[in-house]
Amino acid sequence: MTSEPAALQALAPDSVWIVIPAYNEERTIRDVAEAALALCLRVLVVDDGSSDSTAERLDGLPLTLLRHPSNQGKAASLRTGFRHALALGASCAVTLDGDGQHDPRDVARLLAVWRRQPSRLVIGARLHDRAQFPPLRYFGNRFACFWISWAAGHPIADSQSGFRVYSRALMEIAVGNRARSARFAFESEIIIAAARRGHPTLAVAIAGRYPADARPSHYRSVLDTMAIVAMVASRLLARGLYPQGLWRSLQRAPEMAPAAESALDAQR
Ligand SMILES: Nc1nc2c(ncn2[C@@H]2O[C@H](COP(=O)(O)OP(=O)(O)O)[C@@H](O)[C@H]2O)c(=O)[nH]1
Ligand SMILES: [Mg+2]
Repeated sequence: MTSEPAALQALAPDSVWIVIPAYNEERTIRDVAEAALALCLRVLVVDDGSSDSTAERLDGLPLTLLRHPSNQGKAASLRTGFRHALALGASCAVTLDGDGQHDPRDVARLLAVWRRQPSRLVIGARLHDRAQFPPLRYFGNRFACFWISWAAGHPIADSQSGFRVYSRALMEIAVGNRARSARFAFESEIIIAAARRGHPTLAVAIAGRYPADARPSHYRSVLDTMAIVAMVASRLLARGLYPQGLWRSLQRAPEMAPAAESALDAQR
């Protein structure tokens, strides 16, 4: 077995997994997986019933590939990845998208922050830089942030980012019955479920990439946004509209980890 790449060994001597959900990502998945493998020995791709050559594109790479026989959505894929990582004793899982919108080199920055505050759900946040977003996605994300922050009871910098660090406790919440949403609503629901159990979010500023030739998003603007709104509404109703949550979420700006928290920043 090769030794842990030096960069992560310093930051993460124990069992970190990188989990990449992928649905029809034949154009990008190999580059993303190779970049992840350069950082971490334990890389897991969940191919969610892709109808293209996503799985074949990973041939020969020393990673774990799990496959769903049919498309089950991002939520199911994350749960599959977490179950596997938990069973193998993972201390945490870093999730990142398979379409190349997240830069795997930022993994070390997120982990450095998480190591200092391991009870937090660390999120790579992109909303600080409005220019990098297509306008509709930016306002949709801000809209979602307002409601999810209310239900979570603290302000959230980027509720829709899939670039996150999940501790074991958070993975257990994710695979249990505390977060039941399907598809994209799941990552919003897990923020709320985690906050209720003492794991608020902590954001790390990252660059997002929106290349002009990117494939269309799998996010269905109307249906997936409605699913998120319905999930948040049911959470708020169940808590009597949770006015303290609204108050707290409006009191301050979202908490961002200082850039200097990354031990690797100086080397990049
Ligand atoms: N496993 C799985 N992953 C999905 C599915 N839909 C999207 N994804 C993955 O989730 C990530 C984000 O999806 P994307 O369509 O890029 O959404 P956006 O970045 O929010 O526009 C990518 O890595 C996708 O491959 C799905 O049905 N199943
Ligand atoms: Mg994307």
